[in-house]
Amino acid sequence: MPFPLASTPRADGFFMPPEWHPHRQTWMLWPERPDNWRYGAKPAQRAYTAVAEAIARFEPVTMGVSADQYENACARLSEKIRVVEISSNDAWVRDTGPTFVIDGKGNQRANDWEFNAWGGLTGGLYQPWNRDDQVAQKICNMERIERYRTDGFVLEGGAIHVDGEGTLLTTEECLLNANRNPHLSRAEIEQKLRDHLGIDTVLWLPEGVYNDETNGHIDNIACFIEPGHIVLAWTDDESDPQYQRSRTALEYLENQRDAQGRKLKVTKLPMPQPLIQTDDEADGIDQAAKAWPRRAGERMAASYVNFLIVNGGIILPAFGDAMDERAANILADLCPGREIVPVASREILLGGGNIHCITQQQPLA
Ligand code: KQY
Repeated sequence: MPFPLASTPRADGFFMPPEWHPHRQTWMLWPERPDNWRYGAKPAQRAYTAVAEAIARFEPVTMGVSADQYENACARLSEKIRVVEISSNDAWVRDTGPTFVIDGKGNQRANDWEFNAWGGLTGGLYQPWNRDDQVAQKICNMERIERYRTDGFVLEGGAIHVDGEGTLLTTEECLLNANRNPHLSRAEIEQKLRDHLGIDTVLWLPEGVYNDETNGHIDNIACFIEPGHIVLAWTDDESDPQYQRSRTALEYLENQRDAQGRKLKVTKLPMPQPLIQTDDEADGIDQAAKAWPRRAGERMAASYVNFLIVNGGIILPAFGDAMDERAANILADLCPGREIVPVASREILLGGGNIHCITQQQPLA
């Protein structure tokens, strides 16, 4: 494949479509590192398998797997899932994979963001991360898609959401964090987002979900459900540290307009009760000096907003919590044409993310 393109998507007429744009397929990566996934990643592999099979009811799925895990993944996944060999450091293709862009004329390219494991040597979650940083390139090569590489600009796909009509949603906590792009100002970061995603307006929520180890990714606290309409993770419990985060986000959004000049509609999506990592869960994880420690008693960043929109459906995190059903009903009301498919995702949450974080949609051009 040729070297990365030297221009930008915007200059070439490309933009990031919204998640509800029809998909060609969804990409995933197979979990295996025992210092992030308990008990040799077997429970996580079962959870990833359930997510893959749920998505495969609606659209093709490709699973990237290391050479060591190739046979195991093939044996656990049904024949509907395409399994390809991709080595990586962990299994978060939302952040390490390409962000695809289209031109509306049948062409597709991708952004290959520089990746630093959510903070590099200043709060990053593991090292090394060199294989993760190659995932986007490998996927693009496999698909014969030209890419724009952003050396010198760190970004993860979970840090952005777009509405496809010129507006992008992100958080200050992540994108302005000194462990991502300390050499760039807010205005310079906005320009990068305009150039690479074809958007015009950036909406900056101050913070993400409490205790989110990604430094507050947007994909855990808020997303577009349609142009002009945002779903926001919410709690009514004023004693919960999440309350002020969600309240501040709501007040911010109520005072913004999107790129089309619209006032924004915000739907509150309740959060589950605080979910705490148990002794047994923490005990199953290998201790390693170069990976983020996981401790019993820590609250996890559980949110229903971390769902994936697929062709005709929504794959929704389920936690075995009283709010599971309410969250599913709210989304069913918002999206009458989509089947809501809850998938038990506590094992994914234990690794630090959820269904949106472990998937990457590839749009139809
Ligand atoms: O939220 C995401 N997009 C990824 C979470 C990564 C956690 C790594 N342990």
